[in-house]
Amino acid sequence: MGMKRERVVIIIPTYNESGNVGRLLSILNTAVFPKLEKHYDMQVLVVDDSSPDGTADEVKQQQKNDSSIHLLLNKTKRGLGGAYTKGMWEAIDRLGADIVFEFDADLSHDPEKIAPMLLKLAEGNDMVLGSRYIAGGSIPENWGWHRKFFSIFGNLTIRIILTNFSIHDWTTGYRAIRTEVVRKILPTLDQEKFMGYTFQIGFLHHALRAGYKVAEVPFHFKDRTLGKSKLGSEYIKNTLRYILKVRVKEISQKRLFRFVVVGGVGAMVQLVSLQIFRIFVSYLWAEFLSIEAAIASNFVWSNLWTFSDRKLSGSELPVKFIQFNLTSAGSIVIQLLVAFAGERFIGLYELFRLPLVGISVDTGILFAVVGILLGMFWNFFAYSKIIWRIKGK
Ligand SMILES: Nc1nc2c(ncn2[C@@H]2O[C@H](COP(=O)(O)OP(=O)(O)O)[C@@H](O)[C@H]2O)c(=O)[nH]1
Ligand SMILES: [Mg+2]
Repeated sequence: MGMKRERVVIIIPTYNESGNVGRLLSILNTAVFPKLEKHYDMQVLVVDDSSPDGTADEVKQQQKNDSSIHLLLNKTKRGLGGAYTKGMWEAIDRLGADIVFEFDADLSHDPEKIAPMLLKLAEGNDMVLGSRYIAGGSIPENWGWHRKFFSIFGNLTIRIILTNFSIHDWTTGYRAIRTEVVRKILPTLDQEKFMGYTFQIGFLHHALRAGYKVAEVPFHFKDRTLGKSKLGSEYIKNTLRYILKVRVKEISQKRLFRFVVVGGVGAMVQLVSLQIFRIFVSYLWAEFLSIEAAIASNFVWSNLWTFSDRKLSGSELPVKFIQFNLTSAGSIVIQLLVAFAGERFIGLYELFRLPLVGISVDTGILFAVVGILLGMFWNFFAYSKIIWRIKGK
């Protein structure tokens, strides 16, 4: 077959990794790359932030007998996210990479997994994670309990908050990524501040949301024997803040969520304005006006927020507002019908008494709740299919 070999760039960020990086580079070049060279053009890019321990000199030493080793030297330390961002663009723009790897310098990542990860990409995945939390993977036995706890509990928390259980290792720093994913995702990360693990989590989360296929390959994470871990405890706070922010944003963008919030605001408007109107007019008039105030509030906020993507034009507003009143009346009719049918066919009787406060809960409350839910169901249907229906449908 005359197929072009794909170019693979293993990106290795380093900060004070002398003693590690030299050994790693010779392992890659003597034991790992030769087996892959038939199908892939294997290159290495070390991104060093001018480590004071002379890491870069060790890399330069290796470069003398190997042209596939590249070095990107940053003048200042910018953290893991900064190093990967610069390294990925360098790999794409200057080295013409088709695939990039994220790979630690400290020999924690088993280089024998590069081959099975490439295979997963060849099978049609866009991104492959080296995973410690699937069968065949592990974290080091000798990690302290707190490090184990934060890694395991952290990953579980991320999976729960982001409600994505298809990924088992969100924080892994061992990854194979097709560069089209990098081109698409990296620019979207620029606006946010990404440090340490948030870069990893943010990148993965954006990639999944963009619909890319992500697979996992298990590996045994080995504890570093030389040097110190650079990712301190600040990451826990940053990570939690990031995933909560992202999740709140996602939920608040859901139409159903907005609908419920707008309805809640409407109910408050009704109760408060009822008390105000009662000062000036009779109770029944006040009741009528407060219902109308709630309807107006629902109409305005639905138009500005819940259905902001289908906003009504100024000339449509009067007719639509009358329609809106009619559909709202529909919801009141539904509630009355449920109450009427409930009393008629089931009857009014106490179900239980709330402890402590001693309030009696009867079937009447049940009918009201059912009525409200059915009314909301009707309203949501009417809003999306009538008032703010997609034009041309
Ligand atoms: N260029 C660069 N590399 C970094 C920085 N912080 C960490 N690294 C490298 O990123 C990799 C992972 O960091 P490490 O401290 O081992 O994280 P841990 O494995 O989670 O403890 C290692 O190769 C580090 O040398 C940084 O600020 N700049
Ligand atoms: Mg490490």
